[in-house]
Amino acid sequence: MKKSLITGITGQDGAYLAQFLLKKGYRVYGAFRRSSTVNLERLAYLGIKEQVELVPLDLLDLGSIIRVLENVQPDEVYNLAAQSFVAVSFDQPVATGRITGLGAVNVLEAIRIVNPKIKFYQASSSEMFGKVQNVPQNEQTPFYPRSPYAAAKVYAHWMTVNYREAYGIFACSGILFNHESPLRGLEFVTRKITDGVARIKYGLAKELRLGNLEARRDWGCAEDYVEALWLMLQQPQPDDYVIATGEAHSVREFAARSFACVGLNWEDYVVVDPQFMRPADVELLVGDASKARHVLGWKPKTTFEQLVEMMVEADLRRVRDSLGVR
Ligand code: NDP
Ligand code: GDR
Repeated sequence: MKKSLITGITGQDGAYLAQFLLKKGYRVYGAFRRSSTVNLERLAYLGIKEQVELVPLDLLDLGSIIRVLENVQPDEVYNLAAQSFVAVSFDQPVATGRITGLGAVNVLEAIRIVNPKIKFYQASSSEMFGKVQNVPQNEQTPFYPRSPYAAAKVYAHWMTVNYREAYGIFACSGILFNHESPLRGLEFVTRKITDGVARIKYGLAKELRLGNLEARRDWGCAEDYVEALWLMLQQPQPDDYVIATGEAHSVREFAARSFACVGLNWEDYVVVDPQFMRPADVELLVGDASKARHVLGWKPKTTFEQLVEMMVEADLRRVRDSLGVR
């Protein structure tokens, strides 16, 4: 039985990847950072909380990573842990650099020390393209990070490439464009919108306050994307891949479509609030995943329309259940 270790098991992608690997017959070890209350809600939502073996690990603590690798002896490590919220990275640039940037290097170092045969996946991001306006962006597009988060991800990305070239570690970097789901954190714009729609629909809120409505993103479905992570580690050679749908939509469009799902007009509820504007924003991201399609045989399954509908439905169900409405 193959063993995988996932850092960031409490996050959106950690949960879906764990579910995917369990179905593939893996023994899944989920690394979480110790806190007064560990959030296992997403694993519980997917009904896999009991099947994942939880191990404490902090990305900032090299010793804890080494101990976990020695104990678990995984075949594959998926490094999904990060301070992943771009807006917060402007307020906490140092912490973001430590966790999102250096944290990945701690995992690579631990692999080099414990067993360089362990395969490594790094969760890189389309945010690394930042201000680049020639779209669609692919593996050859240069990076122009526009936030402390994106700059930290660029560092982790190049260190992944370096460990591959310098030490022969099977290290892959997946440059994933935004991917969403009912398990997306409530701070991110898609989930903030679908949660807002559900709360407005059931009378719990009167408005939804958002920032930059013009930003355009290539939004895919998280459940589709985790398969690509696994595929990267099954290839004969390690490499880097863009994972995207190739379609861009604005925040405004996402909001309009979400409100339309419940028969409401978004303009009656959305209020633009400067507090949600960023010091520097990324206006347009749209990816070209043709390398992944040709080499990995990967392509997205869920359309933008299906994604919005699925997220709105899930939030309507959740709010309805919390109110005891039938
Ligand atoms: P989430 O924010 O949902 O999850 C992040 C995870 O990292 C959480 O489990 C969190 O744990 C953990 N974490 C944070 N700091 C530490 C630390 N010091 N030590 C150990 N664990 C830590 O992110 P997603 O699931 O959405 O994304 C997964 C990865 O992919 C991230 O690296 C993200 O930057 C990257 N990415 C995401 C994209 C997306 O669209 N979702 C697109 C491109 C890249 P805790 O519960 O304790 O906070
Ligand atoms: P992003 O996701 O920054 O792309 O990073 P987010 O959903 O936070 O923002 C997308 C765009 O929407 C605009 N926006 C708002 N964003 C938030 N969060 N809240 C608002 O009220 C709001 N109004 C408008 C933002 O300005 C931005 O332009 C996500 C994270 O998952 C990263 O970890 C990952 O690397 C990238 O996606 C790819």
